[in-house]
Amino acid sequence: DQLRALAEQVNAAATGPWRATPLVPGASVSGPDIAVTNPADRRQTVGQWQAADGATVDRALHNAVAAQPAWDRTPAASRAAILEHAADLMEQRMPQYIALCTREAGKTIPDGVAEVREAVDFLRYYAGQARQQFTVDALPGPTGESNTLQLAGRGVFVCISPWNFPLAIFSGQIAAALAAGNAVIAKPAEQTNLIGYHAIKLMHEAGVPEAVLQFVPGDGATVGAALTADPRVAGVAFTGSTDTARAINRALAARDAAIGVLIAETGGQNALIADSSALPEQLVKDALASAFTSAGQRCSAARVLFVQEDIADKVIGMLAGAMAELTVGDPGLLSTDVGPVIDTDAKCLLDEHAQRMQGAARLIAEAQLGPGTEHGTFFAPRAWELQSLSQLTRENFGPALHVIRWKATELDQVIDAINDTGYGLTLGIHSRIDETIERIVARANVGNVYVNRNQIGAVVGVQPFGGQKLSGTGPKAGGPHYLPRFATEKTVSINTTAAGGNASLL
Ligand code: UN1
Repeated sequence: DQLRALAEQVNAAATGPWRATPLVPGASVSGPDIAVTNPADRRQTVGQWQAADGATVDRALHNAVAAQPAWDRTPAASRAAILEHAADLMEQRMPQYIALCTREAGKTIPDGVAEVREAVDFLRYYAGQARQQFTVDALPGPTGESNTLQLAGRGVFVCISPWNFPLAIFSGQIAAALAAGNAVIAKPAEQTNLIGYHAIKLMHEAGVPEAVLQFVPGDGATVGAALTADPRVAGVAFTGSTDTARAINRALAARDAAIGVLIAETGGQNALIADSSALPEQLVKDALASAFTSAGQRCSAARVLFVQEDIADKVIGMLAGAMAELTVGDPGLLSTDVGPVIDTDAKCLLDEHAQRMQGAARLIAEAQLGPGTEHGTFFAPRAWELQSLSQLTRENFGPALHVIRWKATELDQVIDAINDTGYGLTLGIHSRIDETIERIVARANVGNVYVNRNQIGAVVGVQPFGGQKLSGTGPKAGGPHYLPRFATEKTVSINTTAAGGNASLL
């Protein structure tokens, strides 16, 4: 009932068309309007946005460099209070932000709720971390000397965020960079500029100075590339594809400037390993949630279910039954389980994958598209049975699950095959045998392991999230090591006696 009331508020708040323009003090923007259409019905225009041109990018960098020192000198507790104020405002305006998420990003209402909550959590978490970590405590040392370790902002941070968490990851990256004392230039994925714009406006309203947090929308090839190549940028926080992370890393390294830091969260080829002691109902429920929530458009989503042969037929049968019950359709309706994929390109890639699977794999199930989906970019959730993991040559970002059977003697080979994908993000385990769980946890090179539960929806501060190898640089978002990566460290040693020398060596 609460959700129903919220859904009504969300629909009432869908007051578009929305509009997004660069937010760069002193820049005059005159680009053409680019239309945003609703993923669930491409005939509906949700709003318009304008890209930043070269002069706007340059102006943003100039503003950021000028504004950063004063922001950095603002006490961390004051910066934290502003972020907490932003969290309060976002929480109060939840229906508006959910409305934006359903209309621009095709998110279901429960996903929209989770999205806003996570954004709020990130704002509060990094504010709290800044209060704790940006204090100047004396380090242990000899008498006659005072030693402190001081954290400060690195300078100008560029935050490049993905369309699949257009408010949560966007706000999280920005909150961390700001909390640490950096000026921020935010460039969201092109698909979700309206959400990004409205999040930035809210942070300005909460008290972040306009030159300290600027909004510079555009495509990766021009605006993203211009930002990451510029020597005025101290670091980049990026969530998106592994290839783009590599390109950003190369751009940062190629500059004739201080070595820039890259904090990247990238892709995955995430597996779920179930042995014959798994509880089939629980397993199928969690596999379904892990593979198809958010239309499978999470880097944490399960892509491959390795099921031990003894229970495989039963599990596959139950999975097919459960998939037949999925409601695929309008994300604005509470009855919908799976909404559209983000755009035509995403749908084409999934259609291509389905074609490749034809003949190469056995189709286990294909969910039905509901009524009213013909004008949207929908992909019917599908599951195939494969012979081996090597049949998957790339991350398939959508509602596509693959099932592989394994024999009792093959556990180590299964884990090695998962490691050999090169990715290392999430791993699910369903087993009632402690030794098996421990053996998998020890051998798997992944960032987040989930046992006997679904493997999505990491909670800020509770389940720090992020991967290894091709899946990202770390440190983990929503964890205690994230914020310091946005900061420089300065050790200050003061002789408090009248004699010269080095008290530490006495
Ligand atoms: C992503 O999909 O880009 O745990 C990463 C989760 C989310 C995943 C975010 N935090 O499902």
